[in-house]
Amino acid sequence: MSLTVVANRVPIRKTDDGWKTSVGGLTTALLPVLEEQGGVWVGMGEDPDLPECQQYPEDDPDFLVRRVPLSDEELDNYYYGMANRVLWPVSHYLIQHLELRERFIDTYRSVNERFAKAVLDESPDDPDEIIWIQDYHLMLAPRHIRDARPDAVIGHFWHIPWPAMEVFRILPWSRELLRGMLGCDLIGFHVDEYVDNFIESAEVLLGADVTENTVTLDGHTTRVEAHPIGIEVDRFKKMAATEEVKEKADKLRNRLGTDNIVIGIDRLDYTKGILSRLTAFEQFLEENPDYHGKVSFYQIATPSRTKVESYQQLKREVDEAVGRINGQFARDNWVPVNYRYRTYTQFELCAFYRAADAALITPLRDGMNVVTQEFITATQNGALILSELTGAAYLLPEAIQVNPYDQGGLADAIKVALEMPDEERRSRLKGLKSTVEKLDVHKWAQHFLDSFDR
Ligand code: ADQ
Repeated sequence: MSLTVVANRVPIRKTDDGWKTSVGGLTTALLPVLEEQGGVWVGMGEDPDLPECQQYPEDDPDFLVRRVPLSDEELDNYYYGMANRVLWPVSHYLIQHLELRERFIDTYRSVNERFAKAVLDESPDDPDEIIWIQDYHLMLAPRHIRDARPDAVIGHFWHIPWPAMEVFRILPWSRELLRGMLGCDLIGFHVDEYVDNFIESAEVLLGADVTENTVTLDGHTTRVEAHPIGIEVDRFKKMAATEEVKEKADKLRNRLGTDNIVIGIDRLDYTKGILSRLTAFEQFLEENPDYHGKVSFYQIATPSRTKVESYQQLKREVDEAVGRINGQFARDNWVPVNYRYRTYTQFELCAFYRAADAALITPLRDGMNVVTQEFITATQNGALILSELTGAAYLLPEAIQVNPYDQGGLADAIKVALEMPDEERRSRLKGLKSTVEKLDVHKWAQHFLDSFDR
């Protein structure tokens, strides 16, 4: 078998020492396969220094990186437009952020066609070749590849939720997008609920023949399955156990100086529920004066999609909420909300996970949410408060599950987490850790690729 990965981004970046692979769940999962079996990675490659074809590693190549160069205008319409202003909000049921523009879909069509062409140029026309497309940026590419190469083996993994059919059909291009996806042999989602939503969309909107796990349209059958993604469990475990991380965690606890630390770690994105989490913490402080001076909430938000207006607006609202809460409650040396708007290394994140008594992970919707898994792996005795509207919640019944739209419920959950008896914490964490171990990202990739043989 050899592999062609097709993703929005390429897995390498330029450093002073030449091209190096970037860190990230997907890269980590797929590079070992490419290194072992050889193949191609097709992606848009925003770095203008990246040649159209770059062998990697340069001195002794394992695989080829093929760039699909995009103009600024194409990037605006395909990525910031169709992907981030249309498909992202609709898939997360947050249609107040939806912006439907003809130029978004027009460019999305042409860019998807270009990705497909790059795949056809670079990947061998060979029955052992697997073409594996990633995520919502590339819904139309599978159909183009299928039309040109009827015997190709094509898979797609969708990293975000697939919404209920009645929500997906809001898109004027819903049928075209579905037909694009159905060029695949195998489509993966994190959990069965998204599988069911996809199959219902295909049945109702296209009149396709469906079974529990297949969709047949125009004589071609696509399997649709749940493949929940994981993290690199062993690496995270080792990292969290290093002296460096322990020292950093101790330093953080000393610096904050409170008995209890609650953390939130996300990309700054309106799907992650950061604002409602902050107002819930505010309510918790209002209702529990005993905790004043005794609990710190540490929210880290990494800048994301900063060109999109709704993200700029969210940043202002978060700044405002943090200021309001601290303005009202801070006293002496106690700052209730510590907020950092920046990216940290995984080592630093591990230190936050270790220092925390509880993690507040409350997306309004999330395909999986791997921060949950990172926290579970790194923490020794922390409690997990988890939104029931995440993919992770389906797999982790031992978490304290909350509805992120229920502010009072969230405030109560903070108290429950902080006051949970040690014995109960330990036993819940045992269950959580055992699930996360099984979800390892390397197993995820291997399992998806093995599924083509069935
Ligand atoms: P994301 O929406 O990006 O992923 P998530 O799964 O939470 O969401 O992953 C975020 C990653 O960014 C984590 O690895 C986390 O450590 C890192 N990160 C967050 N804040 C950071 C900070 N301040 N500094 C450094 N790193 C930070 C999409 C879907 C998810 C799905 C994944 C994988 O939206 O639902 O789980 O893909 O399929």
